[in-house]
Amino acid sequence: MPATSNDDARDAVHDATKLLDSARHVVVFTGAGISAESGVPTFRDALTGLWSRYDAQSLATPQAFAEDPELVWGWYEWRRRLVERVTPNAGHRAVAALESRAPRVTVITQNVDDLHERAGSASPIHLHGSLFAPRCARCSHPSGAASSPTPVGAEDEGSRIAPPICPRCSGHIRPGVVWFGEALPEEALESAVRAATDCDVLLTVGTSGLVYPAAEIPRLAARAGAAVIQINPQPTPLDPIARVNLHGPAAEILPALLGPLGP
Ligand code: BJW
Repeated sequence: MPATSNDDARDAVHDATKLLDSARHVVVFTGAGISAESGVPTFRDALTGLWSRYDAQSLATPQAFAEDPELVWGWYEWRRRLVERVTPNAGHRAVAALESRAPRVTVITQNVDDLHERAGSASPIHLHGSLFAPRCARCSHPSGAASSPTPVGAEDEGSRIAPPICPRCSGHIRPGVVWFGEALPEEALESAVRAATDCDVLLTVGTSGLVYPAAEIPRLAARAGAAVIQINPQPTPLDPIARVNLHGPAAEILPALLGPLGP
């Protein structure tokens, strides 16, 4: 009898479970897709709000901030407040629970939200910074601006909001994220590379695998001999290096995959 797609999906989950069960060090590498079911739009799929009016890639640059700081700061303030309102989903929780079941787990995320931490992951590596760590664009002095109240009438994602001014040097405060053309935080990148070259399984979840050098992390792991398992509803450029491809939403697949693991 020919295998059905249900059989194929069951086999894929079985293969992935076996790989995870025998792993000494699991790296979980996440992108925007893991937070999608919490209500945080992904970077490239989102077609609503400011995302539909502006190309997100062109707002996430130092040039955009220099040209229109109020638009860019307003967009990030809107996103920070959105993240504060949402909660981690079953996918984030399954990843956090894995830490008490597998011998060693490293979570590497490209996301600038804090949903892994809020789900209980101990110390996720943030490759692209955080919405909650603003700093001066001129002197890098950290700012407490992340707790500023919403200016009246500035609740929607297209609101222009003047960035706060640095008390040290009077420069503009900017979001503490990594924009295109900027270097990733050195320590985070080094730790991620170390983990990728040491793990036996790398689970990549909800990333388009298009943005470098982060997209090199699963490739590095595969080259070092790790089995790559991918969770994504869509095909990505990482498909060819994945030993197992699980097609579907992270908040469904992660609990099904990680729930039955371990002691
Ligand atoms: C679901 C789902 C569900 C949906 N469940 N899944 C080599 C080749 C070509 C170009 C370059 C290269 N090396 C460097 C570059 C340039 C550039 C780059 O990569 N460009 C590419 C676009 C081509 N890289 C850089 O500029 C980097 N810097 C750099 O290289 O510096 C060099 C340097 C060295 C020394 C000194 C100075 C400079 C920096 C990259 C920074 C990226 N920053 C951003 C913005 C962060 C702030 C913000 O959020 O606003 O990071 S861009 C954006 O993309 C964000 C994300 O973290 C990142 C990755 O996106 P992600 O997470 O994959 O999201 P999406 O939306 O793309 O995909 C979502 C996926 O989820 C999809 O696949 C869906 O199917 C899936 N999904 N629902 C599971 N329910």
